[in-house]
Amino acid sequence: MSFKPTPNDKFTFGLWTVGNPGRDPFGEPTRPTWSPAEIVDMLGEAGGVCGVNFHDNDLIPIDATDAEAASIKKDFSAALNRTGLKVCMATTNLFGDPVFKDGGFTSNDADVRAYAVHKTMRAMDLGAEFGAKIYVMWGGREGAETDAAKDPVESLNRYRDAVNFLTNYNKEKGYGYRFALEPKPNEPRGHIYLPTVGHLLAFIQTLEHHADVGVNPEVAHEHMAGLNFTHAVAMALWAGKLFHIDLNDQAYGRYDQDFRFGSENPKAAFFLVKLLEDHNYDGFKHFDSHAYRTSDRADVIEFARGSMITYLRLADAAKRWNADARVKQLLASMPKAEGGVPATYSPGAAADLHARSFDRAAIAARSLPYEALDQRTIEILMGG
Ligand SMILES: [Mn+2]
Repeated sequence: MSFKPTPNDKFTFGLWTVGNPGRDPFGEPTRPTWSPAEIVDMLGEAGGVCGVNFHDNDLIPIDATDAEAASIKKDFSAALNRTGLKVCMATTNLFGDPVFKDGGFTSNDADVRAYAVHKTMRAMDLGAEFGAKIYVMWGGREGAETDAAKDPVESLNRYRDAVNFLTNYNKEKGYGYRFALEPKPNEPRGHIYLPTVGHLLAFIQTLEHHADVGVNPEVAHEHMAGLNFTHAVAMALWAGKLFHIDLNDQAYGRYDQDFRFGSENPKAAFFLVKLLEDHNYDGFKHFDSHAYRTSDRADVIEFARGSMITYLRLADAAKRWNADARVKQLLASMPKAEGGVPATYSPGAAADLHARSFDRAAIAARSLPYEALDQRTIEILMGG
């Protein structure tokens, strides 16, 4: 079986991912800064990529003149045309410039809050110009090192005001964006507001146009919070809010590593892919990760290919798991799952359940061969 990605697989990469120059807090870049058009060409070389995503300033530097912006857009459009890649998602850089040192939407400075919304409206214009339909908001600077600085309740009010304003702008302009908010617990701030998928799902319900707003969970971010990413994604799916997903990998308890998808914990990646495939997730699968700092251009292309191939192999493993005779036999041997609590309440149903007697010891003695099931899962992952 060949594992060759195609645009129908909806795999995407950000300009900032394959374009990552290998800078870290302790060291200078190890790779050149490639232009947006050069990055699109690299994705074309990787083969089978559906699209490319950008922050406003990945494409147009914050201080670019109109003439410079026009020239960059022309080169970028030409690269999209020759590779067949689309722009699928756009987002705003509200973290890089010093003006955002204390956040954007939640800054204590009213002018910074206004500037952050101004910058986001313009970034939405830019994304729409290239056909993006998903708009991600990652509030990397929305947080604090000390709670002496801000009232965290007021910060949520400010966050909500900004998102409400921008969803109204989306409607007025007819852009048709679906917004995907991305949680992260820390880094670059000491503590970031709305740190996990669950926090965001609760926040979204308070928004004016909540139907237009979902989440963009990222493997590394939930792992940094010590959580099970598959369960976080399951909750987003269950709530009808999985609008986008950021795939990468991350060791628990470490800094934000953004490793290649499936490279750190292939078993966790398997259960994630199985969840997405079993529940027919049909949104974009964005690899928000970057190659090791040791990689050169050719190795960055291998990183991009590897990200997609790992997903396809895990999707194939999920199919084999679902069809596996031993898995089926083990599942069939388990206690029956149907029934249980009546789906609708009635006084009669309550009286029946209230009066029912249970043989606790017999029920507790039923076999749950999860060791065998997990071992079979490992064997399937190993190809057998
Ligand atoms: Mn991300």
